[in-house]
Amino acid sequence: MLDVKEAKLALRDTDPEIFALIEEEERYQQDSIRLIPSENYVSRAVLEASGSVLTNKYSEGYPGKRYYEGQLYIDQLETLVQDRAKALFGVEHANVQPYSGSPANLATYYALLEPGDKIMGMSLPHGGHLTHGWNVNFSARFYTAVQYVVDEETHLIDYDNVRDLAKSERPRIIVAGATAYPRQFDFATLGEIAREVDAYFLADIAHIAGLIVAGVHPDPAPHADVITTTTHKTLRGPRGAMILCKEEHAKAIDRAVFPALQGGPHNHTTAAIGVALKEAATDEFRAYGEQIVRNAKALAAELLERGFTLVSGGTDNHLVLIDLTDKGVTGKKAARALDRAGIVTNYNTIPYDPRKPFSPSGVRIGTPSVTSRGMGEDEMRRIAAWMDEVVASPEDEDVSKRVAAQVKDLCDGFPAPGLPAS
Ligand code: DSN
Repeated sequence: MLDVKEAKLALRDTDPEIFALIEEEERYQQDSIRLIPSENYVSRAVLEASGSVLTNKYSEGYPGKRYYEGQLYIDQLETLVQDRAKALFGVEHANVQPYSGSPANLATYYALLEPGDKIMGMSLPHGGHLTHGWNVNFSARFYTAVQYVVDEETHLIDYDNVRDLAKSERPRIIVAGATAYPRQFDFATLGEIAREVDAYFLADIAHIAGLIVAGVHPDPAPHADVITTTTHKTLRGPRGAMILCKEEHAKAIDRAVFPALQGGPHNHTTAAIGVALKEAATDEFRAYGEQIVRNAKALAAELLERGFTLVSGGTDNHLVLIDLTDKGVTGKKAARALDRAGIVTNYNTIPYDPRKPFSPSGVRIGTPSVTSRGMGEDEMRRIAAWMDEVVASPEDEDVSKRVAAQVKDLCDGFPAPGLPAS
């Protein structure tokens, strides 16, 4: 394997333009506070596996049954990664080939449903995901979609309403999972509701997989027929996905991933997922998961103290959804101003948002990346104070410059994992 320096020299000599852009991105990732809750910093080991010669190999099929020769090491690799996934999540079967979260969900529907069957998932503007039945997505075009929403007052899932909707709509599958829900899912109750209406239960744990492994979010494994997850969010692996399921669904899931929907697996990604799973089985990872939640709570508490309105009033996971309506600034304007100040967030709809998705009322933030850098509650309070200053004066360049300099100072003290400077 090329060492890091050697690999970078080759890139610089072959393609100086791409080399320069990657260098700039590295610097940006080191010098900014990254609060997008679906992002993280992977370890150097995960990066090395992602950038390995495994990218050279085709291996359509599964271990022991491939359509290409030369699988001596690939079969061992994929079996090892499957075993790690099964052990870590306590499931009977693991498919580690899906290219990302949306294909993993598509494969699950393909395996369990017929075209036109009914999917019941959480509405996108209420925190769900496109693939849970949102109207512009394949999940609503090729299937029939019904959506549950959060309560208008509390912004929490009302499980009685979910049960009533399930009983009246009789979906074939109920999906639990979110991209912007700052509270925990009650997987036990959702599994119970699914059984009451004879539906499958899919838990999409993309955002919270790392929290589940760390024991700071309830575990869906005893309740779900199928679990899907991306591997690059709180789980802190490469961009990829997995489908975890009971043995009774294993064949259908495997056939859906290949040959129904995908070709050859990305073996370099499989290897990097394996490394991340090994890292996730450690005490250090558990401590990181616990700190993610403590940091999110500290950030939320300080924002509340400073007069911000938070969807559901706070958080008990890794993310905080800020409703900026009272501040008289749109989510987009605030997110742009924060970016100029070195604090990277994303604008986001809030439940019952009167504004359009391209310029919504909210900003979504989260603590996985800053926690991976080793930041704690004190740093969260400083970050909240900077956010307050910037959002109060989103057009004031002096404020954003001053905050950006302070952000850089803080970042210098917390080298980002995986980057060459660390
Ligand atoms: N795009 C992801 C997120 O940012 O939450 C979800 O797929």
